[in-house]
Amino acid sequence: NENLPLVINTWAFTEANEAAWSTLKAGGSAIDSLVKGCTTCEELQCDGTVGYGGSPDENGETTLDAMIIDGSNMNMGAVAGMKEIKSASKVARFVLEHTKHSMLVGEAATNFATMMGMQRESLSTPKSQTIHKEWLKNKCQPNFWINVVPDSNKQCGPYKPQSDANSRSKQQYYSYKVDQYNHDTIGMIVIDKAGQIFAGTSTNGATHKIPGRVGDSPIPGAGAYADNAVGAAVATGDGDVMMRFLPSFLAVELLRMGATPEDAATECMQRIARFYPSFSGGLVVATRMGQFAAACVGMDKFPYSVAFGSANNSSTRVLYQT
Ligand code: SD4
Repeated sequence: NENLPLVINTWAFTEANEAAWSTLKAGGSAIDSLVKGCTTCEELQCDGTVGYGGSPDENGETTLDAMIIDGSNMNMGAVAGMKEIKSASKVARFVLEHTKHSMLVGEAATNFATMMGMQRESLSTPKSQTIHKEWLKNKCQPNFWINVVPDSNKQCGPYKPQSDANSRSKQQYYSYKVDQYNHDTIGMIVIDKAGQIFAGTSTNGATHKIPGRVGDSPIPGAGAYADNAVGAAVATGDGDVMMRFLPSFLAVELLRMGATPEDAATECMQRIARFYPSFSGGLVVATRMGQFAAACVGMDKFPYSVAFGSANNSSTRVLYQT
């Protein structure tokens, strides 16, 4: 098949794509390639929204979500809200390969990671501390994520629901926009030339989130899904909304029923937009034969990175889905 192998990922994260692609070309396995790609983004802090030092939560802490799915057997590994470990993808791989569990969360995921030999270190950086400090200045204004009423002493919290009169409309609540500078995720699909598929994600989630918030990225069928018999999909966008629709699962099932990757990707995004007209997000879909497409809503254009084919000179390109 001349479309295989294939490495495709969300956004113009070309270094991640190139790292995954060269791993495959050097004879690495599909999972080595996927983990190399996602780890590269974690180390480069792609757009500030993958890896350490981005998206501080309300307490100023960065936490990480990541997942890996093996399309040959539906085995998976994920971490969610993991603290103080820089490489979430590697820990997701440990969960996949060394446990019978599917997902570990929070502090306990950190402890597991240290048992596996990973180093425990702060994920804060001067940049993430500045983002948090700026936000704290306005903390008593309603947080986008919460219907919080500041009390008269300008003390924030404990949270209580706003009165109806005060409450922002659903429309306002969901009008938060995702773009290249806010709230992105690497979602990557790797298919080797034998048709082995791995899909995965890595993110630091949403800025100023309530501590404990987990997005779509580590949720199977939401952030990513893969089945060697059909294909795979990976998502990026407002994960609080996206995880309600399992768009990656739906895209793979639509492929199974005969949809093209274009139609599958479009239907999954449209379905969310029908409920949440101002939702913004994107989906990348690939068939097991290496045909691929993307769809997006709520953004002008959605860049994604791809390298495919058996030719020696094949290399990473960025395509733009409108
Ligand atoms: C999340 N889906 O945690 C992630 C963030 C993202 O593009 O993908 N932004 O909600």
